[in-house]
Amino acid sequence: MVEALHIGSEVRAAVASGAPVVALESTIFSELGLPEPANRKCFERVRAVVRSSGAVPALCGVLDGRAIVGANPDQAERLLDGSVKLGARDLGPAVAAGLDVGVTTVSATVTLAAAAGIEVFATGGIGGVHRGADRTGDVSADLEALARHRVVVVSSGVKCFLDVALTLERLETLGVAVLGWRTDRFPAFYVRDGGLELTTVVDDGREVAAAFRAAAALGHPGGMLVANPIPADAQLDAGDVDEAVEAAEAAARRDGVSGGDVTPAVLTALADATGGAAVQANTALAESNAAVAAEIATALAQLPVRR
Ligand code: PSU
Ligand code: MN
Repeated sequence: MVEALHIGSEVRAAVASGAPVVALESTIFSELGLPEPANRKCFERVRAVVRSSGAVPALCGVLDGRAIVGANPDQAERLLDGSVKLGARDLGPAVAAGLDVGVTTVSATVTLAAAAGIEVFATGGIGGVHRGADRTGDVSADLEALARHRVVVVSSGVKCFLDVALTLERLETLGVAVLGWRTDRFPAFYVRDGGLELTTVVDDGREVAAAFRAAAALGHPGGMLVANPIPADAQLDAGDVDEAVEAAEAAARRDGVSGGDVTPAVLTALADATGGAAVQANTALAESNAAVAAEIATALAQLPVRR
């Protein structure tokens, strides 16, 4: 049998020497996350931001029946063309079945990052509790994965069409600390202020690294969420977003979309409804999160594990 987990040589060396590494998911950079060619552009920009901040980017996914952490350029090309979305629970079956190309969500990528010894992960927005979850039960596996793996996740809050208040409640229940990056307001993806307050504010990567190391020293088993608002000049109008989200969700319901297909369907409809503005905003926040993640990874590399 081929190895289940393949760590790219550059990433492997960086992890071994304690150099900063930032894990990246492949779902947002595939057409399930952003329309062509914006998806590729976004990936290139994010990768460049991580590198220019002195960290090694580690794009994750599944190729030819192996989980990949740290795709090389050819592998990245193939992943960006992927259209099979893999959550954490899908990894084992996908690898065993020899799946040719699978893109990993936050839950799957956090799982792989932890397996590879990577402590920091940057994305756009994590999944969470969907509106109407009391009826549908639709709660993203991303939340459980954050609780289970010791990884710092940097995002601009949660996907814009979730029930943000319920998602924050669930994160509290799961024991996942939510740190506001230079803000005490939980960001709402395309909008800086989601209307909910955060109790912990951090001002730089060293503060995050200190909190993360301290939690681990105290036996905390899971990760943390760093909430970084979209850059001010890139944010969208909250009213416009609400309107577009409602239309997109109504369309998804009408088309009978369910389960893992909901997110890609709503994202596509949103991109159309906002005339591409949502795509630009998504790219801007992904880049910003990558820079923050690289700063945190650098601080962690300089902060030895406490006992
Ligand atoms: N948020 C976005 N774009 C995305 C996703 C989230 O703005 O593409 C993806 C991420 O990969 C996230 C996943 O982990 O959607 C969550 O999907 P679900 O709700 O089906 O768990
Ligand atoms: Mn779901």
